Amino acid sequence: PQTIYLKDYTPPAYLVDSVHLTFRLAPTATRVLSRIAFRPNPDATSSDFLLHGEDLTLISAKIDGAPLTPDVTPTGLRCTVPNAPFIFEAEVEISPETNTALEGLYMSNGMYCTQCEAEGFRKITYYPDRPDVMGVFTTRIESDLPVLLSNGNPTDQGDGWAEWHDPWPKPAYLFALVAGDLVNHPDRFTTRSGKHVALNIWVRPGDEGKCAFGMEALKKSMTWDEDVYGREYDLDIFNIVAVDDFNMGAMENKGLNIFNSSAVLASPETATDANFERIEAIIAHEYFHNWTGNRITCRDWFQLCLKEGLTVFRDQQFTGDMRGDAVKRISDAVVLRAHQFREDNGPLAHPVRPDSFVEINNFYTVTVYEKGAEIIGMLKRLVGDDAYAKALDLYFARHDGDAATIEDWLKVFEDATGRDLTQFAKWYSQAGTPRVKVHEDFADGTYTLTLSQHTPSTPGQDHKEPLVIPVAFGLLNDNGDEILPTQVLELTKAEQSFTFDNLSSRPIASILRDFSAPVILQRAQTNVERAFLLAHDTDPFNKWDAGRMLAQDVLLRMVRDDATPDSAYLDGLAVVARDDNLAPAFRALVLSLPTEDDTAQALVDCDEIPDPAAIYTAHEALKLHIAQHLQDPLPRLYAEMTVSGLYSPEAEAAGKRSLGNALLMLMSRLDGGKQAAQQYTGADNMTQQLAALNALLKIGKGQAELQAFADQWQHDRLVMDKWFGLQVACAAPDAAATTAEKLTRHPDFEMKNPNRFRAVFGALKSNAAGFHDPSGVGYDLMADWLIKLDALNPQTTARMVSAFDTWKRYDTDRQSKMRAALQRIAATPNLSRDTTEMVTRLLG
Ligand code: B3K
Ligand code: ZN
Repeated sequence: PQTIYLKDYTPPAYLVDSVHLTFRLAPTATRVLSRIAFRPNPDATSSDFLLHGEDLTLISAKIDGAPLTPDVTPTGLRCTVPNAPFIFEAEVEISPETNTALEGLYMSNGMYCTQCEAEGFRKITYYPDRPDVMGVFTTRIESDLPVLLSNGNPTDQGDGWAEWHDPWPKPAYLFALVAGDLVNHPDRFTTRSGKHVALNIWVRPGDEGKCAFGMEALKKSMTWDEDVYGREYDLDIFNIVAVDDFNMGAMENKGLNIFNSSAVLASPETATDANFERIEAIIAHEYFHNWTGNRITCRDWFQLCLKEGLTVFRDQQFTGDMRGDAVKRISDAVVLRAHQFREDNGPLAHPVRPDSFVEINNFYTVTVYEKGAEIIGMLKRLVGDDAYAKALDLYFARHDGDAATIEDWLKVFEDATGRDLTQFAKWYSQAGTPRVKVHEDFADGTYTLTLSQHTPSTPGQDHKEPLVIPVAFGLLNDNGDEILPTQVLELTKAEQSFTFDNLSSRPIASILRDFSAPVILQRAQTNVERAFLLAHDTDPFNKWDAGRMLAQDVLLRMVRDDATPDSAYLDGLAVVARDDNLAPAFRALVLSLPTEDDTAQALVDCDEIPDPAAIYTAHEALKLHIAQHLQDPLPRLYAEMTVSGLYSPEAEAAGKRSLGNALLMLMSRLDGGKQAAQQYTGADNMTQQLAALNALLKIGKGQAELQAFADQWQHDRLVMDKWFGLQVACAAPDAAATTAEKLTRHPDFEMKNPNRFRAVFGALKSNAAGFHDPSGVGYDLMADWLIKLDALNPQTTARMVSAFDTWKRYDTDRQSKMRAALQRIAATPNLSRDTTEMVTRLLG
């Protein structure tokens, strides 16, 4: 397969003014008629006329009305064209029903839908399928299905057809079409300049009761984007459609967002608090793309972080505003450390703006998205809130309608602030997680903080340069009073010192407050000092992180020599758990432990070889210790977290449930699951029901509840995904793979449905001790199923093969088993380009 390089970018030879598409829908023989107005690009470096096209049967083609026989290859079409504006017409045939890759036009439960990002439009018709070619689309859909939707505004309709026109020029990846027997949940919104917008969430009949929350989230997002970024919606209608078979969370197609049903449908009985929060965030994210992604798009796919990093940053700000900044920041840091740091530390590490790719779908990663968002956050912290707002206004004013680059983005900050961002820009090109080492000195009333930075080498990038790292920093005295409020230190050199004088005694430093940079802080600190920060730090992130570092230290000692947990940690935890002045959601986060995978990585950072079984044992033992330590207050605290009245997914009630359920997990280790069984029976919402089942399964009980759950929810696909996943997630290490294998033989296991496949195999990946069971059965099962799935759905396979991305950190026995599994995948005949690229990088 061919590697594409950023440095090889050339402008398109031809530009598109308008596109007229007609779809005659039929399951295995859909006809797509296109009429495209092209003109030569004055900035072109070539005059080659090349249209992308894959899996298309060409019926006919014309230029300016004259039939022609183009040169057709498996990836596209070439012909000679006039050196002046011209009309290209084509008719092609495609087969949506047999499209199991879920890219291009496909069918899901009798409904037609599309997914074109990144390069799926070329599976619909011949077209210059690149984001810097933007055209005005008019779409006619012919079908007997009752609901026919496309981008833009509806212009006309009749019996068996409908027409849509999108006035905003857009790249083909934002094209969408939906046709189905759907019902809608309608609403409306008036923008602040008085424009009326019809809003709809379209779902399969039976799901209409699960749309209200998503609709509220949409309206909140629309208001928020007006208030915070000054961005208004720009069409008469905004449609969201829920689809069961979808590779990702959702897609921001202009005016017609298509959602994985798991990312939009919710009711108290069927969705957990975490689901509600995720839905709110994804609806916001896709809506925000209308400006950061659609009105301003990317010049090429290397610039993906331009729209994704910024839009993730915006949705994080939104969730912070809706639900509380501190808890949101901590949750985002947890995700970043668990997934992005893992990616950065392994064979799949790549820069936020990659230099090359084989299959761009493989780069929709936590690095591009979440680290991309961290870069925006650092930029905002460095220039300040006002300058950030000014730069964003300039970005929208200067680049509206453009296909832009990271250079364009940084330039608006330079122009708005006068700051030179040359060094800062390296965050986009340099892969790997920087380690920041802390050295502290105190003498004669002067405290000296010395920070040094080092980024380990990553594949293809041995040499690393110093980055601009904003380090939010404060000082406490030993009474716990803040003597230096948060200020931002700029670490720009390999090593740098900062001094603070006139201090009466040695201060306690709080470093990297609010997780001000995506780095690993290496700080030799006593557990007494950590416990002090857990008790006193005024920065909620660092207060939580002090507890987290204590937990990690305790776990490492337990793994290494079976140590009993430090009482500084257990006592500190007990104080936080009981502290009514702290929000329950925050207390729940302090009670949570690092994941077993986090502990494994922490051992690797100490040059030790992690043993997943020993890590599992230590985690289980620590949970029991915590439960015993909190034994007395547990029942009272649990009772205090009872939420009375009707279920509400809002942050406050959700926070109480979150702490209540964390306490329930602990209690069940002491009472044999008595309280959990009671909560299961009494639950009137999925959050409580699932948490109770989870607590029971974790202690090896709950078989009756598991069966009852299946009987109750067998008709609900999304709830059954939880049922499938939970069993694998809660299985003991030696039972995880067999549980997963057994579930693949369940009549409701459908490998073609990405949600169901991920429920089972995503859970197997996350059950670290189970996946890494020394027998190797976890590896073999994963490989067997990825090989099967690749023939149907390369995208989802390629994403899941990252389960193996930590293989080099383990012992030689596990390493050779994982390498063998990867080699077996690599040797599969006709392996997709997507998966081939991933296994090649993993083995590399
Ligand atoms: N932009 C889409 C992702 C498209 C996935 C392509 N394989 C969702 C999002 O980030 O909003
Ligand atoms: Zn996005």
